[in-house]
Amino acid sequence: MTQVETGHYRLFWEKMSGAMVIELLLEEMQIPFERVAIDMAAGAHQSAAYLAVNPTGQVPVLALPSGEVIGETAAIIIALGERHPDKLLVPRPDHPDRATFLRWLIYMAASPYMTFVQFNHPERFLDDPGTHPALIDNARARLRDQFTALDRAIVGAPFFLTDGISALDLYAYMLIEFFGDDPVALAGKPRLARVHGAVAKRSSVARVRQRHGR
Ligand SMILES: N[C@@H](CCC(=O)N[C@@H](CS)C(=O)NCC(=O)O)C(=O)O
Repeated sequence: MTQVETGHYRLFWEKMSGAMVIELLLEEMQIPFERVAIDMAAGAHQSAAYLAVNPTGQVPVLALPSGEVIGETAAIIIALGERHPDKLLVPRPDHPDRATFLRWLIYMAASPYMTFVQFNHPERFLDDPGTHPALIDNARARLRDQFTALDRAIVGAPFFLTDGISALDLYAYMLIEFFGDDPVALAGKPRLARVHGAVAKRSSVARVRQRHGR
C-alpha cells in the first residue's frame, strides 16, 4: 500500500460522495487538508494507482500526515476524534455519549449510506434493467424508514446529541443531501429537519456545498 509522509492530511475526494462528511468534519475542526480529486466518472477510482491507496476502490480515503491511509467514513471519523480530542466533535471514550455516538455513526454508515448504493446503482444488484425501477422504489421506502429511525434516535436540540454539535450531525446532513430535493428525506421527521437546518447554518457548510455544486 502506498504511504507517503507529507506532514498534512490528504482527503481523496469526489463531488457528492461520502467525502463530504469528512470534509465537513475537517472544516469544523479547523484542520487544514489537501483535497485530492478522484474523477470517478472517468474510472479513476479503479486505476492501479488508486487501488494501491484503497483496495476497495471507494472514496473517501484520508491519508494522515504520517502517510498512513484510512478508509471507511466511520473509521476515519473515529480516527480523527482520537487524534484531535480537543475539538469535541467526536465524544471521547470516557464521555457519557460515546456509546450512543458509536451506535448511530455505524448505523448511518452501514444502513442508509449503503441503501443509497441500491437507490443510485440498481445495476449492481440485478442485471435485468426491467427490475431496476422496483429496486429503486424499494430503496426509497427503506431510506424513508431508516431516516425515521434516525429521527427517533435524536435526543438533543438542535443537534443529535445533547452536548452540542458532533460528527453525527454532519453525517446526517450529508445523508439528507444525498436525497437531493426529494421530500421523502425530511417529511414527518422534525428532529432530523432541525439537525439539517442547524448544520446548514454553519460556515463550514457554505464552503463545502460550493465544492459539491449544491
Ligand atoms: N462503506 C464506505 C462506503 C464508501 C462508498 O460507497 N463510496 C462511494 C462513493 S459515495 C464509492 O466510492 N463508490 C464506488 C464504488 O463502490 O465502486 C464508507 O463508509 O466509506
